[in-house]
Amino acid sequence: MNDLAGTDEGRTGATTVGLIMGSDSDWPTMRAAAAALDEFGVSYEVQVISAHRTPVKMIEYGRAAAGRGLKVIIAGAGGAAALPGMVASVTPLPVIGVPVPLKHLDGMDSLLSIVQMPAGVPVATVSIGNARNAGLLAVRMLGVADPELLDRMAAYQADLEELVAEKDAALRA
Ligand code: RP5
Repeated sequence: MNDLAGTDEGRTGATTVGLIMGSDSDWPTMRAAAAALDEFGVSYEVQVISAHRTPVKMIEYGRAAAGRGLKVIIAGAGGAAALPGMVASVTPLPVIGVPVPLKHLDGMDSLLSIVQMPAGVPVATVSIGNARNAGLLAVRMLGVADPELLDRMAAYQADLEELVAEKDAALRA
């Protein structure tokens, strides 16, 4: 197993994000979501749950998630990436899908598997391999009901703006 992150260290409050993935082999990609949540002090849990290898566990996890107090689920998977969509079908919570690139097809298979959901069952799909954006989107979603978190997101965006201004100035120095 890869070293999946713990969930408690350095974070406070109830666990609000479920960070799940189809295999421990997805973790090198998915850890960027965990890092983003860490940056904003958002508490999360990490689990390997496979749509195809552990379907019962997946359904049970999805059905129980809202009742356990989770607010957002981030689900990463590669190849025939059914996990985000299947979890979205059994929970009323927002689900963010991360297409994990595997060695064949450059992640296009994962992207299309996750993004092409039927009407009625939405998954907010980020770009291939972009688990950081999944973490940041979860922070924004939680920020809707947490003004302090929203302020931190606004500060992060101001930092981004400043960084671009610095790079722009450096180009012309
Ligand atoms: C998917 O199959 C997983 O999300 C992973 O991206 C892919 C390969 O899994 P492993 O064979 O590496 O466990 O379900």
